[in-house]
Amino acid sequence: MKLPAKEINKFNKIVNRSKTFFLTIHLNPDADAVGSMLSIYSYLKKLKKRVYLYSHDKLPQNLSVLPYSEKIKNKITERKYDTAIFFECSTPDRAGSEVTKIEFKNKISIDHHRTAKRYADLNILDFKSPSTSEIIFRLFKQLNFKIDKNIAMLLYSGIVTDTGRFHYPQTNDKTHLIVSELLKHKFNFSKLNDNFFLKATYQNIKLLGRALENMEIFPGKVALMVLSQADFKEFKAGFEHTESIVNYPMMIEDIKVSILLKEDDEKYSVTFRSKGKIDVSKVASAFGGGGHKNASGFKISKQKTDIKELKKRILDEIEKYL
Ligand SMILES: [Mn+2]
Repeated sequence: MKLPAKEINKFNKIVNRSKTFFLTIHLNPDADAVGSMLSIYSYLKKLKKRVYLYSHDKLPQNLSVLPYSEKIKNKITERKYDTAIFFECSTPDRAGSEVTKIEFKNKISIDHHRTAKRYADLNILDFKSPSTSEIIFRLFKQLNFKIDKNIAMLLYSGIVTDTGRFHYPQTNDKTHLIVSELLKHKFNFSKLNDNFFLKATYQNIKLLGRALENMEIFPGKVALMVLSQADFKEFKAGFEHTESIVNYPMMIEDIKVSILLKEDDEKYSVTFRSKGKIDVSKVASAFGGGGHKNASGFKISKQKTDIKELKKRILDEIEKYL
């Protein structure tokens, strides 16, 4: 699907009149958000723009193979930019509350999550797209911008991870056509896939074991796993070591919803997966979070709730959709 000409024109207009850019992504960044941001970074650098790359959270280790990822900063230094581009941020504060204090003349939001609000001057939203990287690919096509090998790698990374290796139902014929074009750039896609799907840290494996061992199954086919602060301390691990743990209970045929509840000093962070019709983005929204129909999450301060109450509230909320 093409992006509306109106959006392309407006994108050009905003980019042309801007000298300084602030690019940012959602908390707990993934390959799609990072790949999208870094490919637009590369585009803007070719136009000789000044670009600051900001991520509130540190990137997961396996994303450090992405070209330009070393340029991403976790600190805010300046308070004024011509244009902000938000990648996969349903609201600006999804990039971290500090971002909302910066002054921007223009805001652009690019996203494929249905929870996205139209807060920007230009909202490039396509809820049917399996990834934001696909939206960026189409944007580049329509801008007549020829992508290079680095951009091909970045967009491929976003697509292959957000489609679950071309496995999730939103994947379509166009996804494969786009990937076929990207692969013409002859990067080592097999090595990238090893990096995304076959690599784990000691901490990741130990936390997976702990989560599965303590997994509870609730009526209505819901699996709940908890990783406490003590678990993270024991393995000298952090939230960045919990990648893909939430997916494991979904391998059990009867399980319709999987929940991973993680605890740190200040907050609980909750991730959902679901099968079929059960819309866990609605469950996450009820707690101020967001995401997709079958993959979502939210965070809540420990001052607002304790773990027992939170578990009950989550299970009650899910029950509405079973
Ligand atoms: Mn995405």
